[in-house]
Amino acid sequence: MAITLYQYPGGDGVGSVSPPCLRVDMALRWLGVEFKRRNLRRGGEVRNVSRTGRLPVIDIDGERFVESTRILDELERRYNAPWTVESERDAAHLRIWEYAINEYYYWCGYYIRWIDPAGRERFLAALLGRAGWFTRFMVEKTFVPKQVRRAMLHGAGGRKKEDVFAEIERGLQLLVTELRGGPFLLGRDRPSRADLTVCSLFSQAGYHDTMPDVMRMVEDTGVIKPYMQRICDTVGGEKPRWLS
Ligand SMILES: N[C@@H](CCC(=O)N[C@@H](CS)C(=O)NCC(=O)O)C(=O)O
Repeated sequence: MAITLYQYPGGDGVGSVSPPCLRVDMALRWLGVEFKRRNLRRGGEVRNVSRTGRLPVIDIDGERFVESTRILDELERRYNAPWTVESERDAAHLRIWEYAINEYYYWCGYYIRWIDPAGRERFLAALLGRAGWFTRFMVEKTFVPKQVRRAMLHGAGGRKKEDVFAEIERGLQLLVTELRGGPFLLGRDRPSRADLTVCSLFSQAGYHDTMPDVMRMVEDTGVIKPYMQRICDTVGGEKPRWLS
């Protein structure tokens, strides 16, 4: 079986700067299947492989799947996935966590990267590194306004910074509650898709230290960082420098 994951590139031990790309990458690593990563950067390249213009996309023997949730469902259908949950009730509970992280807290991170001026400056500096003036110009003139528009359309863009941080704090406290009694969510003894999703999102805070406030909040909980380290150790492969 030939598998290719089309994703946005990462750095600093964070496999991708896109949380949904990273969670698919983590799932593939944990499955232990052979796969290739194709890092895409330009909109044109992305549109060539993705009908939604978004990543991740996975190609399995010429068949393409878009949307990380759909991709994980497909991997689960084809393989004996190590993250499956026996109890239907726990599976439902964890699926809701998966949605909450991927569809709600994702936008809190998006806000910090694209709407908060300090966050955006840090992210662009990390992303562009030593890129030439033309790349910078294009990113600032086209890519940034597109991300801001997307955040505004979603509704996340117009929020107040303190409200976004209060939501992240509340989310972290909910996770702490769910970790009572065991090493992973719901006190389970091995990660689920929801754990991978949490780890792929919060790993972004350590991407070249672009979200120092979030890193501090995670560290202050005392339990989330070791929890993320446990997930990375289970999945194997590259680990964010921040968690090493
Ligand atoms: N809900 C989707 C989100 C996909 C998504 O929004 N991907 C972003 C990167 S994190 C993207 O491709 N953005 C490109 C753009 O908006 O132009 C999933 O889970 O796959």
